[in-house]
Amino acid sequence: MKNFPKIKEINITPIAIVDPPLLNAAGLHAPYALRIIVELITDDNITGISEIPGTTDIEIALHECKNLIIGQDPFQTNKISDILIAHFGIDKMAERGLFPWDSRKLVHIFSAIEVACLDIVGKVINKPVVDLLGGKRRESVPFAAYLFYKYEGAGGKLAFETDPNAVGWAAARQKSALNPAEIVAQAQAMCKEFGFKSIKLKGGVFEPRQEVDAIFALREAFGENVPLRIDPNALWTVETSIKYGLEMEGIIEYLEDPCRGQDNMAAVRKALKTPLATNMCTTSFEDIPRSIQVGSEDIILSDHHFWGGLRASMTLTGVCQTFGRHLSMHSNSHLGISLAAMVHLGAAIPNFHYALDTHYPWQSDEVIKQGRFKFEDGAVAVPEGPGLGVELDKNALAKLHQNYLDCGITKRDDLIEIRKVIPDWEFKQTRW
Ligand code: GKR
Ligand code: MG
Repeated sequence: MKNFPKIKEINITPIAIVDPPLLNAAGLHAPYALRIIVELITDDNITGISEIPGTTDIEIALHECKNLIIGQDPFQTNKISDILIAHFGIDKMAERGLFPWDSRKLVHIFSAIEVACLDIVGKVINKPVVDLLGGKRRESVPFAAYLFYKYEGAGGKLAFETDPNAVGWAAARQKSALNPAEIVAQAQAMCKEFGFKSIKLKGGVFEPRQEVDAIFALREAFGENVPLRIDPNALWTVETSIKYGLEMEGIIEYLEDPCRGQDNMAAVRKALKTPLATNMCTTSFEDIPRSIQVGSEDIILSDHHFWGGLRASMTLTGVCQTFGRHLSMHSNSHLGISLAAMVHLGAAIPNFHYALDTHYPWQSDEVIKQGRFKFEDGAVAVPEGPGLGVELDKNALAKLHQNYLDCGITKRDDLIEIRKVIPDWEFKQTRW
């Protein structure tokens, strides 16, 4: 009988990638976003890779996993999951936090280990990861243009400055977007470069009137065939959500997290015909019973980094189908390993109705040998080749790790960044 590989080594490399000064409900993006790249190496020298959001806490926890994972068979991800749960315990819902992103530990760690294991399994059996999720339902995966209010600047060393030699989207990416006209210009530049066919505006930055006006300006500029969405990251009250939700009825394809919590979302949902989407109120399997009981959303924006990997995300598709929810995808600043995993998952999910989110156009770094992914008409083709179909570029990894060491950032904190610009800025759970 063939001997299956065993994990013999784990490399955990925190990296910092250039990120422009994007505004959101929690403040402002720092000049660098943190990611962690995980490499699992088997005793027959097959390497599986993955990428997750980075914080020192998660990096420490990943190091803690080393002894638990070394010697395990990468085909046995159920066993690995049981081992990690026994060690870390299931994350409590409260550990997710109040911000638009997710602060739970176990889901991130398991996602990192599982995706790298699936990359190995794919390489061993010479099949792409999508085949390990049941196979392709589409050849390429559509994404949406993800617009942000932003200050002028490119992030990284340039932070709030611009590179006068930049051209094309790289030049447009640096411009400020602080009013509806600048948001339209950003959308036009992004759609021209990537061919996106739907548009999402990150809201929760300015008072709702200004942001809703930006949606109407986008509608005017792009016409009725380009679906629009807005995501105030739960900063609106129920009343504000209903008022502006009614105003945008028929204009937006969905309203994302207008207000906080499943009960408030359910109240808004009852008052509107427009579907509601969430990556903030229904964010784990523990949230599903209440979601169904109160009817808090129509679309769950999954994220394999936050739902505990690719197979857990496939389980979520079944839950969504059973309870009449749609499934689409959320994102955070990321590079190509995460994008590859999102594309494999996006190719496998049933009932694909909504182009997925991605921050990818806002990043300029890359950590894979193939270089930056290409978008054709707003979509990314499922990578060919076994596993994830992308290989780690060790030189790029070393450079981005040096960025991490130099930048001094140890966790995402958008509050620190916004206070460099507006010293008395306060985070509010509900603002308008
Ligand atoms: O990148 O600023 C951001 C977003 O606000 C992000 O952190 C959110 O998690 O994209 C996200 C969302 O849809 O809520
Ligand atoms: Mg969101």
